[in-house]
Amino acid sequence: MTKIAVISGITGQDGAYLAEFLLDQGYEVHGTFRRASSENFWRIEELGIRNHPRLNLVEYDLTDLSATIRLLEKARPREFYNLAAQSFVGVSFDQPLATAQITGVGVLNVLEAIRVVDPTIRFYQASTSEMFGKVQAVPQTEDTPFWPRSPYGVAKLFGHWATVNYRESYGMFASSGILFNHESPLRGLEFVTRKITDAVAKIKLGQLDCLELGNIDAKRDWGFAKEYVQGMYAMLQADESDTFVLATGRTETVRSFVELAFRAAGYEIAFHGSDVDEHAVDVATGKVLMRINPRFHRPAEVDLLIGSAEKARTTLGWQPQTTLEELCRMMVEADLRRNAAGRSC
Ligand code: NDP
Ligand code: GDR
Repeated sequence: MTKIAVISGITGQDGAYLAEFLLDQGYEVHGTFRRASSENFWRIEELGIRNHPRLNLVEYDLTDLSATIRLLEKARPREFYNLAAQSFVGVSFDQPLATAQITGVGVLNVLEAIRVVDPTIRFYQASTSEMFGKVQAVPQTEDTPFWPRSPYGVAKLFGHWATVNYRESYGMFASSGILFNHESPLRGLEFVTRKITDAVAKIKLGQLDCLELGNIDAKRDWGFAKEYVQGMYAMLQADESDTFVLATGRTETVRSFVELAFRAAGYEIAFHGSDVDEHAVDVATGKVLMRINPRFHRPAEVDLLIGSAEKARTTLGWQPQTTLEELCRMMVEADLRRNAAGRSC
């Protein structure tokens, strides 16, 4: 029998990669998108799956419980991957209530709908290392205490505990994946890695003078999104539902990622100054290629993320393969191709 999965948020980075992976596994996939004034299917188009015969695109909003119930009654899935969220930390400071409704209460909508319609549906919640926030331990594991530092982190913590609570209260198969940052050529342009690789490509092509960033001292554990969606799948194939960290175990500053990205485009850069005066120059020409703009600083910051995915490795057999250098090069090359063709998405 064909297995059926629902993916909420198929228009996002992870939704697109997960849909591609599940279709390859023979699944029938119901992928949800939000109605908008213009279409946002560029990722599934780039992966060549938009018109796949086993892919059904469903208009849906996570904040609507009745819509969630109808979605489940119609699709009758075995697995539900809840990837939909207001996922940008910076925006969550400006839109805390919308973020709480979508990213927090939205999770409860899905859990309640599953409980009512079919409690045997296996549920995956896209939890995040942002829940760790202020550093309590290094590296961070499934047992590290949480201390979120943004409305987004707070909302995700609600979703995480709701997932654990439905697992414990109703015996539902509800797993929470605490995923550290994962990037790809399909990453949204507002996130720092893609903002950097897109700007580096534009600078290389003479379309932009200088990249502007906020806090480049922040340290992140960056992996490759295409590998992380396979970890989500593995969590729903396990014998029991649980909580798992997915991470690479390596952390680098945003500054280092800037250096890697410029190097991938053939530049050697040097950093000068400090704090808001810090800037990076092209060693060959002395031209300023990156400077700080305080506009991109956040009211509270997560300084250091580094995860241990030891439990996922031993229980699920999951481990990351792609190095940060390979990932960064892949992203810069994709952005060079796109910008040279006049389309940056
Ligand atoms: P994206 O921002 O790329 O995608 C988010 C998706 O959610 C989009 O499809 C978006 O639709 C959809 N969405 C937003 N609001 C609603 C709503 N009200 N109803 C239905 N759908 C909605 O995120 P990623 O793919 O990067 O991440 C996937 C999930 O994993 C998110 O929940 C994120 O918070 C979480 N996560 C991501 C990590 C990462 O490093 N990428 C790390 C840890 C967790 P639209 O296109 O219309 O905006
Ligand atoms: P993050 O990702 O907040 O970790 O959340 P983001 O790429 O936005 O920021 C990473 C770090 O870079 C610093 N930074 C900047 N960030 C952005 N976006 N733009 C800038 O100009 C800039 N300059 C410096 C940030 O301050 C931060 O420290 C991502 C999202 O995908 C979440 O949904 C997910 O849960 C977490 O990763 C894990």
